[in-house]
Amino acid sequence: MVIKGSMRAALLGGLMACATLAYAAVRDSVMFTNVTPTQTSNYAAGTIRLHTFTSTGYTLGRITFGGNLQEINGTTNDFGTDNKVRVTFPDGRFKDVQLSSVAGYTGVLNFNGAFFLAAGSVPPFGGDWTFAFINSFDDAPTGGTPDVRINSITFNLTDELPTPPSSTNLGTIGSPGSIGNSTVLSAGQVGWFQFRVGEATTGSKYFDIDTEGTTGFIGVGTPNDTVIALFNEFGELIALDDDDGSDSRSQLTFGPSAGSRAGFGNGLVYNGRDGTLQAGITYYLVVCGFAGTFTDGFNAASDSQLAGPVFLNFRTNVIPPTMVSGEVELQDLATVPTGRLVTIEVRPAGSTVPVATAVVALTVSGNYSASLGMVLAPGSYDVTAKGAHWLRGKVASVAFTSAGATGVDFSLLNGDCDGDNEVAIGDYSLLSSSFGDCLGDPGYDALADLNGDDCVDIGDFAILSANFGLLGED
Ligand SMILES: [Ca+2]
Ligand SMILES: [Ca+2]
Ligand SMILES: [Ca+2]
Ligand SMILES: [Ca+2]
Repeated sequence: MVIKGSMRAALLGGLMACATLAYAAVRDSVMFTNVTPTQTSNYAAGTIRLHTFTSTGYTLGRITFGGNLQEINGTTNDFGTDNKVRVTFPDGRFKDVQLSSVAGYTGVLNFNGAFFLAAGSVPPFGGDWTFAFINSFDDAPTGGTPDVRINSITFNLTDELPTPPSSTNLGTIGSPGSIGNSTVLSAGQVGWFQFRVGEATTGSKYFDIDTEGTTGFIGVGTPNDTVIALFNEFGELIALDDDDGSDSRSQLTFGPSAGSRAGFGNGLVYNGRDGTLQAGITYYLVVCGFAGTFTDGFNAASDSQLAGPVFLNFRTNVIPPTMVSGEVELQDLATVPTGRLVTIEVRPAGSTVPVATAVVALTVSGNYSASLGMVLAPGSYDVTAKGAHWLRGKVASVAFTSAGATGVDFSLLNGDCDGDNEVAIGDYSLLSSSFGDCLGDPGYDALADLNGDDCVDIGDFAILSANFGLLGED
């Protein structure tokens, strides 16, 4: 089917409206009544309601809403789709939500839906949420007066985080140029991939995905008629495309400030129109034959009768996140360091304020490899490492390229039971109160088991004594 870019948004809206969603427990909610949205398309000028959610003890998942609104001031031309709210989380993240996918209606309109915002957050959320209500088109016959009043609207915070599908993990995609992958699909099959991007597609950075090169995906229907859709790690459908590529092939393009790149054949130009991708988020891409249906919650299905190989291409100028690696010796540890956690900080040379922090698990031989989750500006940095009861070590003035630095090795002094980065009386107290206890005993404290032999005894005391009075690096 041929639906080029302009139809894409309408298709997305229609499919999302068909979503059938299962919700987990409602953990908190708020109801607003008698809200008259401002006649504007500018959320900043919207009608504001504030609310602080107070329930705790859960992880924020899907947010559902429902209510009804009513035409006022003699309006008989309002569209449900005019009614929107910008919901802003206390840290500034926001989501623009259309209350209804219904077009024209008369009188009262019931609406409901769901979205994700700041999913994965754990309350308290740190302040007010802001709800900015607008009606984006001022309908006749009463232009200049509000078209509608929201009689009531309730937002429910649920703990529903959908389970990601099993998928081929492409890792962090960040090599300049084009990376191809192929998958063989049978009729009606959907193929899932997961990936991260090395950098956000802001500024000059772009990230394009397409199915160009697919030639043998055939059967009943238009040959090579692929559909692709992209979800974020919270199961939110963020983009989909059917035919923006050449012929019936598909194309998604991210990075709206990066200019444009030529399309293939009669496919659209790549211009970033699908939005912005973020670093540090796992994305899930699904590919299938036309027609595909996709809804929030990682739901994807295809009724296609096409089968064969589908090519997926990732074309980007983002680069991978900066990595730092090396070896950490945990002094006086009597066992292998496998899985021991070490906090790595990267700081501008001479500073104690990290620009990036990573917690890494050591390998059996004490090696670590930390992704900084961002692309660091090349230069000279101090790198520090701190283990649970080991003092912080520092390697000063490490030369970083944007790819990172290797061979950044540490040997960390043992004895800091209380983690305050010095071996002192507080550590002695902890060790004393656990003395004689072994793993499984109520009094056993792993932070006092300095040599890791599962008992707190004279061996640990000897380590503490030998290092007593020492300080870690700032
Ligand atoms: Ca209106
Ligand atoms: Ca297609
Ligand atoms: Ca200490
Ligand atoms: Ca011990």
